[in-house]
Amino acid sequence: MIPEMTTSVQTAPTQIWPPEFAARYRERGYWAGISFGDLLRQLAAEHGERIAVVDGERRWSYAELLTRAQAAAQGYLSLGLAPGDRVVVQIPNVADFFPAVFGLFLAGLVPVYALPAHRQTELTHFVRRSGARALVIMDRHEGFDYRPLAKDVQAEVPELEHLIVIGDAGADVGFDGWRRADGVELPDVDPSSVAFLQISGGSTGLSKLIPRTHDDYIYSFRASAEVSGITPDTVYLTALPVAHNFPMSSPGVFGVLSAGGQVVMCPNPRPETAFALIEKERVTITGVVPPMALRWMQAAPRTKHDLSSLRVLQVGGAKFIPEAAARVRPTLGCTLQQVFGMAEGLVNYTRLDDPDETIVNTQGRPLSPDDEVLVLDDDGNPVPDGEAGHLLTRGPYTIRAYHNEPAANARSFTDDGFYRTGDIVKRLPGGYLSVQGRAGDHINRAGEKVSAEDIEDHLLAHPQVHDAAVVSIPDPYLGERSCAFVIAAEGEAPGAADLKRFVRGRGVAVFKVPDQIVFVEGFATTAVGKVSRNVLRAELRARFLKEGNA
Ligand code: AMP
Ligand code: DBH
Repeated sequence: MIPEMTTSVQTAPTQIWPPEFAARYRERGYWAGISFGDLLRQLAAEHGERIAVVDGERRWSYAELLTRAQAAAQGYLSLGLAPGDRVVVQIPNVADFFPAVFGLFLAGLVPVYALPAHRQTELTHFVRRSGARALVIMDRHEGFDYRPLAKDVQAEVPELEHLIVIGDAGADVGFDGWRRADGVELPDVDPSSVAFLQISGGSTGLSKLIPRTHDDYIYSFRASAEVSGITPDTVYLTALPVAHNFPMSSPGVFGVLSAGGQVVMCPNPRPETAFALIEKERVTITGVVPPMALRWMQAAPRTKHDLSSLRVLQVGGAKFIPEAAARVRPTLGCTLQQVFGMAEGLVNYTRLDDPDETIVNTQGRPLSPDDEVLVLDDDGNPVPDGEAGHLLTRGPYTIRAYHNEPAANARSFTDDGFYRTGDIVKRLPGGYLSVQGRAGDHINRAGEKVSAEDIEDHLLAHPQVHDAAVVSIPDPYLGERSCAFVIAAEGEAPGAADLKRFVRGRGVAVFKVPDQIVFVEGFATTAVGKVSRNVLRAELRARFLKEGNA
């Protein structure tokens, strides 16, 4: 298993549905034929001086957002970036995220969304795979300085021409200088073109890039806004990292802005931070992952903050167990909305007026009447409702292909265009889904997806590691945690702490460092290389749980 060896791939991303599907999605009004730039212009015209984004003391109106985004668009183009070029953005939960990305949209540039937790390995991969020419970062946030990281990425990929920095830019390009429009003409942007590249959680190896079009994505968050009851009176707290697909689009910040609501940036997900903002801004809805919901429910009874404005708590990204789900209304005094989605497209919601029974026990039903869902057995035959099977889907906002991934595309999509989600679900009456688990090998660590293979590759790079297999282990708080079974090479064995430090030192997101390391003499199956790693991982997981280590 050799880590990423590809050189820059310079082809522009595309996303194409067969013409008969595209025609149907347009006819039914899903694809409205407007671009992100058009949408922001419309919103500024309609909502003008109403507040769009709040970040600490900063309160920007819709009109101000447009002005700032237009200035940014011209700033990008004046650097020599051209429509269609890709630009990686790694921006935490700050208001500047919006002018930064809407500026890219207005300029016809294509953002590639990195998360604040990503480090050199991931960023380098995104830059190379997308052929990005620029990287937009925040100078520092929550105690981390992103500038040296960006420099290291640039040193590794010289094709990355520009570093654009929000805040103190030093010798690099300063984003804050772009406040005023300066007459550079902005291009017409085709709504059926790719608007941005979202990243997959990465079930095998490194994250794949997901090309989403203006048409499909705008449909998904506008329809989501309807399902979540978003109105101009909505105040949404962005408690998860804004670049993640859930807080971005389900309905997330874009869905809330598209309905004229207000978005409040929350710098970190700690209960004390979030609760203070809920009280101060009279927040009505927010979205969290299950471990955050648990922490918030634990903290709520003792808080001095008034949470009475909160109407809806959305929980998604990983399975929320029914026992916890049942406690949301009694502890937080609001309606729970379960959200089961994926950056590739399909999103399922419990409806706000569903009976408690459905809200507590299911992960919702598809957003669109034209979401097609199949639940199949291992041989590809449909299973009866109520039985577990593989979830496949296609529809008006689910991709047909990843960017530049011929092998993954062959695996992940059927000949007739269904996406194999890798999730095991049961379909219940009314089309509601109950998520049972994953078919493949990734660890869903508090909603952060970690590929077993990716961590194994990092462990194998250690000279004293002979072989390694990484599995998910149930965890009462995280849902799942990662456990690496390691066979040490002959000679002096490394310690668990050494190995963790080693993986972290390879410049990966902290959530990828194994939570637990267990040294073993060997794997039960001898010819490891010849056996499917899935089988090996399943054996190790079973052995670990049987020995009562969990
Ligand atoms: P990603 O590839 O990072 O977009 O992650 C999408 C995956 O997260 C889905 O395919 C599921 O495995 C998982 N997921 C998202 N929401 C839920 C949920 N509410 N319950 C269980 N799993 C979820
Ligand atoms: O986990 C996810 O990727 C996710 C969860 C809820 C998602 O992409 C979404 C909603 O849109």
